[in-house]
Amino acid sequence: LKTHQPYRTGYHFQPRKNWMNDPNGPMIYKGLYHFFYQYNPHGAVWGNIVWAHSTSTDLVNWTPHKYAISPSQPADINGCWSGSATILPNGKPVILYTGIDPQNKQVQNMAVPKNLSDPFLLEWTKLSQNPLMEPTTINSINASSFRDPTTAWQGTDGRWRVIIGSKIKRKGLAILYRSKDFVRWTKAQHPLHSGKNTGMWECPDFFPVSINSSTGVDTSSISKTLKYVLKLSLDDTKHDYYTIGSYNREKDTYVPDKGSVDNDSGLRYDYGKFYASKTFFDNAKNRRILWGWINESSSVEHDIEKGWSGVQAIPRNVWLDKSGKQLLQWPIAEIEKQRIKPGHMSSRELKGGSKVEVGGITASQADVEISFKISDFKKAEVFDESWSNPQLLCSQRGASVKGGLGPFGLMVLASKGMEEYTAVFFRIFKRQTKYVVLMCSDQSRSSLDNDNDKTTYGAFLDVDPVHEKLSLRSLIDHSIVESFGGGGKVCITARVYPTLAIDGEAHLYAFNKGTGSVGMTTLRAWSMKKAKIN
Ligand code: DQQ
Repeated sequence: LKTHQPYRTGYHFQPRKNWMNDPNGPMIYKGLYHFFYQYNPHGAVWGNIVWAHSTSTDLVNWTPHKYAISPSQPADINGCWSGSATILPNGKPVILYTGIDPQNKQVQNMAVPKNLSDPFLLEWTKLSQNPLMEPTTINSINASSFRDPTTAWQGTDGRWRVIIGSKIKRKGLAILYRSKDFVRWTKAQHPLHSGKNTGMWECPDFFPVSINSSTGVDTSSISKTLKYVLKLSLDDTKHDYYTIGSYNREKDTYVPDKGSVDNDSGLRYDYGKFYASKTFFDNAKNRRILWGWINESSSVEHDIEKGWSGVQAIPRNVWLDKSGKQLLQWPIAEIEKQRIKPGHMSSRELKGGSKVEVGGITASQADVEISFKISDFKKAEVFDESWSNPQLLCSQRGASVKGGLGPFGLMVLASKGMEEYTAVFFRIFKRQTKYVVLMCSDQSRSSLDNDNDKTTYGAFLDVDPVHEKLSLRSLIDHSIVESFGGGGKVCITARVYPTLAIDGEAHLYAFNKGTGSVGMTTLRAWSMKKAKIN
């Protein structure tokens, strides 16, 4: 491993070295959190995939264990790919995962803990019956597109259901299987859901959310006040999309409330980098927690040189927004225990063209919350109805482009002379009698090294700035900027590789480059303690 490692994280999950991708089988067992992930034991690029395993009491500090699942049977001899855990009604966890067989077919396998009295669940036993589900000429499943089983759920008829990602030509599918005993599975005639022309659906996730509370719900819950979320990872775009809808327990059909994932306009968990995500129900704290993989934005050569690739986002609490139209996401409360050395700032007016430094913290490893109240909207520019692509709008109007109301927000991982910075900001536009809020994460100036992907990200934020404050939180961690707008209505995660703004040389600013002035009502910032991860 390279000795100079300015991009390794302080409190985001990552292995000591090598390649990591999808989060797998997250769960809580006997009060201990388990996290598995796709891992290459032999290098910093994808390959030789096993399930690596870590446990934690707080989802922040982790103890690494030996690999839980690695190739050993014909049914997984060419790889142990993604899958999920299900806690059976008797409290026993089981794992369903995709194995790559000797013919490179994708099949579904099961593993169970060898010793249930061990809370660390170090040993996993694969069923001798594996594979439990496989592509055949009769079921006409595409053998190279049949993977990533979800957490299973039990219907009122007592039978288990699980979905598996697939495709037929360009049509994406969530193939449904049912089982009475969790071992013998039968493919249902109809998929749970499908999407025209989306390409492969990887890592589906299907879970209930409560209509009237932010508490999480177990996958098999039969409450009447539920909506369902179907999330898909689209191989074509490498983004995670979700819809909110209704699940008919009798017919086993899912109908999205509105919209579909047929194109790039679906709702996203994150408008930056965040893929192959998966949730689990935490019965200790009655919440649903989302894990997502954040890959690198650097070149493969750079990954090999630094000896590692891939990090996990801070686990997020997810629940249904009161509008019922989208999810809200917020970093788990436990991460706030890492906060030390506050560098707060009193509320003030941020005049057009101003920039104030937030001092007294380690700005390369920090948690920042800022909020704005706008009282004068006169300077807001008129929204052009042709602006349908927020990401494009953010890249055309980056942080250095002066506007009316905005850009205002944070400049993070900034070098002293501003040669490098990443800007997370808002712009407010006037649209008839209302306002449109745009949230951007601009990486175009994040590094002097041009080998990195510095794409700008953006999304529209459903906040009414006349009546509500406009808030932003950014979790900054050396090469990660994970931002939450409007209390978790829009999340944008970016990877950046500054060459000057590293460690003690990184600075943090609040800024307003618009002509109109904005009120900064809160600015709370903390250095973050290093977590024990591996
Ligand atoms: N990664 C796994 C697959 C999955 C993909 C292989 C998504 O099971 O479809 O490492 O990133």
